[in-house]
Amino acid sequence: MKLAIVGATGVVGTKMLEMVEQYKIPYKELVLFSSKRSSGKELEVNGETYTVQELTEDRTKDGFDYVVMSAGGSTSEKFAPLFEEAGAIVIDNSSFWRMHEDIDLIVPEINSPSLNRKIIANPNCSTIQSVIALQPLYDAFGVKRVHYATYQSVSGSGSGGIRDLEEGANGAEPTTYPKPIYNNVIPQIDVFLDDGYTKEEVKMIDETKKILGDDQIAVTATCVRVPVISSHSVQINVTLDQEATEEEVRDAFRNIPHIVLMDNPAEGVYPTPYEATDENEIYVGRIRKDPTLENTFHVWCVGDNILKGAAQNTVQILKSLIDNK
Ligand code: 2RA
Repeated sequence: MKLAIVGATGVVGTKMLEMVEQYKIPYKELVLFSSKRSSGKELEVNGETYTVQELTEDRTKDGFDYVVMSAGGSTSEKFAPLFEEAGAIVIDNSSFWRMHEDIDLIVPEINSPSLNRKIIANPNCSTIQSVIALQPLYDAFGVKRVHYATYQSVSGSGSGGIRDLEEGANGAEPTTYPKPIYNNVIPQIDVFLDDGYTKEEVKMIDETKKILGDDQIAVTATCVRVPVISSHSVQINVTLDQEATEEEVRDAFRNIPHIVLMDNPAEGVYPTPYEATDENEIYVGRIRKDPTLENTFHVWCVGDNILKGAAQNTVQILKSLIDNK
């Protein structure tokens, strides 16, 4: 099996290499691609050193079976169809293909690819952890309405976001964010659209419905950047179709291998980015009834945005394709 990783030098790309090792992806040949600027760097995978190569159009015809991309929307727009045309299956971490009608948007714990097209999209990081938390409730009680409020870490913006936070501590002007992120919170992730929502908020709204396969759910969101390096937190206010007690909602999260329930506030037990970072699971806690709306609950949800939110989910999709071949 011949595998390419595009965007191998980025924050997500380097984690993808770790995930390829962790998930024991059985490649025979591995090629690491980047932009011209980052090409020439050396990276190690499974004890072997690879020189990162510049991705050009003719390299898409090199006979790849699978291509994993995390190199931004415009690179995916241009190169994913070229790889597809040359016979590869492409798993793409950018936002470009996610809402295309004929493209599958996959969280392996929830849905599986139809392979109508050989491009498969990896959802937005804050969406992935949120739908993972919603799915047990959707299955047990049905979901009528969701309100997300996010607290998203700077690694969601790649190395530029991390630099803005770290160098902001020494007084440097931000270069990635519209305002300083050090000692601040910014209620803007991605650009503003005409209706006043940001693109990140619209991603969470649209992708939730697409992944759960239900466009009747009312979803709204406010997305906020916070001065945390890793792991996004999402406050989910969810209205269920059916009545449920707090304990029944808590029970819905038990015994699910990819979810960790940490919910005993009296003993100080609830998840934060501190617990979730570098972990493969999604953490939930602070489950309580919202007395202002019928059948409505608060669920606090934390997940490593670079792992399950990006690199891990992408490599899990790859693994499931290989296993089910
Ligand atoms: C973010 N979800 O956190 C976005 C992109 N990874 O900025």
